[in-house]
Amino acid sequence: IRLESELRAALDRGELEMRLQPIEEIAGGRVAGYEALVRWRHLQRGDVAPAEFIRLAEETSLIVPIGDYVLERVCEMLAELRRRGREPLPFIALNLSSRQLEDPLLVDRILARLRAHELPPDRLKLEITESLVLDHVRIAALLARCHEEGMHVALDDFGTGYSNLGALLTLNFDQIKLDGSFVRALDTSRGVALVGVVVATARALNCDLVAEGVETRAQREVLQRLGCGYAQGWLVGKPLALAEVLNGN
Ligand code: G
Ligand code: G
Ligand code: MN
Ligand code: NA
Repeated sequence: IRLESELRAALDRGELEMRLQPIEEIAGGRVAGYEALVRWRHLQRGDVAPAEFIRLAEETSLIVPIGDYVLERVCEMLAELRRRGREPLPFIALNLSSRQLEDPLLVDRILARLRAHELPPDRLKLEITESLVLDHVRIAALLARCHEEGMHVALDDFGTGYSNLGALLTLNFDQIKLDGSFVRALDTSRGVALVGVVVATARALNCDLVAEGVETRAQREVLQRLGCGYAQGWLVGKPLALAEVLNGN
């Protein structure tokens, strides 16, 4: 309860901050886009990780204003990158919560914010974590609507949930984000074999593949050799404030 009221106050006071973690196109070595990650800079507790407070926010209804806040901030950051002349304009990927997925007006809300900032819809990517892909009919409708409007959708944390291949069987995601646990296993032959299978799967389905949690050059080299298109992780870059991104970090 205490944390909940503190979170509400933090939202009101603007203490929720956004970080952008770069996503690199491995072959070209350039940053193609960023994943937006929310941070709570708590005055006493220090930075509170979203894994902690997003769950709390989901249990209350705080996730609704937090989701709106994140969406608006992401649009503002895209507009600022464009204003500063970043060419080609990188995409920003936004994590969606289960509450947002239940909102039948979600896509309309997103489009309204994009329009308000005169942003092309294809610069915003939506990330849906695998464990939220339970209702395939609902997600299929969301994907169809997003594609109609030119937005891309990524399947996040691939390999960790319980829908896995089933989700790919019926749902045409534009991007698969391979969970970091597979990247950490790349120093074993089992890991290499499994990531190779995911690379082939993504290619067959015409999906972009992003490896998450890439921390070493050795991991990136194996990923490149296997044909994985994109990498995200500390090797590529930590989550940065917009000002750091604009200053070329
Ligand atoms: O930044 P990181 O370590 O700690 O993120 C942990 C989890 O929090 C990730 O699974 C990520 O998807 C989630 N997360 C980060 N930012 C957001 C956000 O803006 N909205 C939602 N719903 N989840 C987020
Ligand atoms: O669940 P999701 O993939 O949306 O969350 C990404 C999370 O992974 C964030 O919490 C982010 O801080 C964390 N992260 C980003 N890069 C790395 C990395 O190279 N190694 C590890 N261990 N975690 C990372
Ligand atoms: Mn994510
Ligand atoms: Na992930």
